[in-house]
Amino acid sequence: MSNLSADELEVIQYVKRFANDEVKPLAKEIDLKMEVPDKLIKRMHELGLFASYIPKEYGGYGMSFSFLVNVIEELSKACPSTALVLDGALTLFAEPVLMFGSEDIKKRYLPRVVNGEVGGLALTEPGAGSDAAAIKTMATKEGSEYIINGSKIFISNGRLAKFYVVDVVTDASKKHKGISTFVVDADTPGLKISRDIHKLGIRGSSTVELVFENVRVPEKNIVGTLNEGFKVVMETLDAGRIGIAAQALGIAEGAFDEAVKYAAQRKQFGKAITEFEGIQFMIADMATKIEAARLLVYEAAGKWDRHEDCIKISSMAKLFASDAAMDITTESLQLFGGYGYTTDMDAERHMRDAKITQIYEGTNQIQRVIIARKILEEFGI
Ligand code: COS
Repeated sequence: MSNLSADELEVIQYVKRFANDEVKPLAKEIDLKMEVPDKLIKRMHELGLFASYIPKEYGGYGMSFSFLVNVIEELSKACPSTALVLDGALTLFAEPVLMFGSEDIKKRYLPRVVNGEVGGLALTEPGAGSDAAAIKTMATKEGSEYIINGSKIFISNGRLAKFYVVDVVTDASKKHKGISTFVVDADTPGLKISRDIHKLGIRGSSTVELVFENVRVPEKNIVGTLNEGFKVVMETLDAGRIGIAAQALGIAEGAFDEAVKYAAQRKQFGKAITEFEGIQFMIADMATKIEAARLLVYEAAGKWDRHEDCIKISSMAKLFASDAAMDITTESLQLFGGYGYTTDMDAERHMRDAKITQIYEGTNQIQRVIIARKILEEFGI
């Protein structure tokens, strides 16, 4: 919490209350119905959460990235699908526009984010997951427009998004130096959702496949410079991974909290199971991992706020927090015993929700590659 200003700390208390009183009671239904209700998205807008991270000159509150990370953590304790709506809109859509967009793009799109309109990032393709530079979706120039053809898969916020940041090939001869990033409105003719993708966890989050058929986008919608879009998306993911690390942290904390409370009232052999050393060791290990994950996540967010190089720390935070979330949700379910394995309890949902954090925004294998490359670079190797 140390990165937050006094005002931000105060607002976080409201966010905690909102998450606990209004989001958490809906989490089970959100999972079952596979949808975050509009009313929750509207409430996040009313509370100013979409506006929080947008600078004042575009109508927002100009709060810090650390604040946003705390918000994602608090919402994820209650419902990570709900958290992802905000996380996607701010770290994956607004952040690249803020970092690289022209003044014109910022003025056209950021006030809409402040107004609660959701955005997303369309990078991944069936043949380009970990190897992001292998994308094939192509944009060809015609006058002052680009015509986009291709498809994108696993697009979070898919059905909710009013606009996406989209990565396309603009010069096929140059690999990652021939990729450009555009903002594309979701209602542009030729842009279609070809299917909804159903998932193991974060089932309330809309994940879709997008098809681009002769989608015309004005040249002025390029984010940054032509053929320099790979850098835009890589830096976006540096921020995005801190957001996912915060989501993982929140999932772990939510699961842990419920499991400890349950264990304290669960009696076997004539006493609460928390009196057994075996259970205490589990609790101690889980709490230690949560604390370590929290320190890494807050450190990464602080560095992002200070505009320091975040490549290594954001991958470390995402790697550690997501692995911790998977361990902690698994152990939390174990504390519930047979009851934990049933859908009567939330423990199984937490475990399902945790799994994606080890996969999206770069698998944890890719995070290890990124960390190792940076370490070797530091050694001059
Ligand atoms: N931040 C900023 N710039 C970065 C970067 C980062 N995290 N990672 C790479 N770059 C830059 C490099 O500096 C390099 O720039 P130059 O061309 O100016 O030298 C360029 O991008 C290419 O980098 P690199 O040679 O490392 O590219 P590779 O194709 O070998 O690998 C990885 C890039 C594996 C790191 C990348 O493809 C990746 O992150 N993959 C995972 C994709 C992902 O997270 N997908 C999830 C989508 S959202 S669910």
